[in-house]
Amino acid sequence: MKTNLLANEFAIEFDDLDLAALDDDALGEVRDLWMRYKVAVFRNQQLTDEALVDFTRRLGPLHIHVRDQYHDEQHPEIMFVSNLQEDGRNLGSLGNGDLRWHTDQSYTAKPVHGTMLYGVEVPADGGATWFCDLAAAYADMPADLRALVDGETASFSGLKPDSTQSAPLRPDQVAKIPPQRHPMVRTHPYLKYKTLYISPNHIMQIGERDLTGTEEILDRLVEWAEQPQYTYRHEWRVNDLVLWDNAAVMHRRDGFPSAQRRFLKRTGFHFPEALGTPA
Ligand SMILES: O=C(O)CCC(=O)C(=O)O
Ligand SMILES: [Fe+2]
Repeated sequence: MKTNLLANEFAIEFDDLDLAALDDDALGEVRDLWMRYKVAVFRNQQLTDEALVDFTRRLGPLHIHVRDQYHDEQHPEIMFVSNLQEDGRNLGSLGNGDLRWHTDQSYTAKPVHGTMLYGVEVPADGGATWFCDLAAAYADMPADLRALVDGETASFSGLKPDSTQSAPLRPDQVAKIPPQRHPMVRTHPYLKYKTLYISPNHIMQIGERDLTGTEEILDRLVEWAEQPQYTYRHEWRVNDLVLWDNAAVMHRRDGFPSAQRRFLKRTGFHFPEALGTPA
């Protein structure tokens, strides 16, 4: 297996794998390396929708995203992330704007463990996805910042206003995602290290603070965590598949020109039921 580390001890690239043809041993090796380095970049994938869903399912119970208007019709486990339009309607979620730091589905009781994005069409300019190693940022965190998050909880909402052009959720979708509280420092369920758990695009309340007080703390945490030594910026190539661990990583996206095409297929998977939710 040919691999390269992309950012110190964070993010690993696989050059010569076909994810549709991994035997169980190779899958185990890939999974271990992914969890250790938290973000895995697989180049040159030629995956049918079935192969994408099958690979995702081998890693954990499949996630179905609440924004069902962006599901692939044949495969509801695949959601489109795209600025493309078809017959006047958005084909995918998240438009072409900047997207703030977040961890996926942190606004649900059982957030996804892994998310995958598969690059079908990518723009020439912008549209990079940034990843931040929250475990490394937490390990080095100064005491005054740690004091703000140790033993603290936050309320996460899928309805926090953001800068993307996704359609508002329908009332039946809103009903599926009441706000959730999670600890801001958790133990990784498999590797047992402690890590910060934040999602600035979703956190509405830290402790009992109001939104202003909450945003002040989020700004301080982000300023610390987004230092270059904790981040990796992924510039997309066609046929990249990127997989990240939402238990240890937050991510964000740079905007890109609306006239350029970007089309990604997205899947996600949960922790096995027996593990419960990280705490
Ligand atoms: O468009 C991107 O690069 C990131 C989208 C994203 O945050 C997601 O699909 O979870
Ligand atoms: Fe995301």
